Amino acid sequence: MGCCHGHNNLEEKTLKVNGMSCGHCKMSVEKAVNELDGVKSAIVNVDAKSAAVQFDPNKVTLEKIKATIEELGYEVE
Ligand SMILES: [Cu+2]
Repeated sequence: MGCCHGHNNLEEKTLKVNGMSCGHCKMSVEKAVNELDGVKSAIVNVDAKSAAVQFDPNKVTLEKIKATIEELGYEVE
């Protein structure tokens, strides 16, 4: 744990995602978001229509994560 190097300030946000209906939706959203640089983990709950994303705000923005989900055809609130 030095200064300045390797800071690991992860942020966690839960997004509302509409349009997911099955396990396949869950998998595609999780896969696409997990592939983004800076995302540590993405956990989708289809029943709750939510995606809990842990990410490094210095590497990836919430907008980028939202756009990635929207590109798959789902609606992010
Ligand atoms: Cu589906």
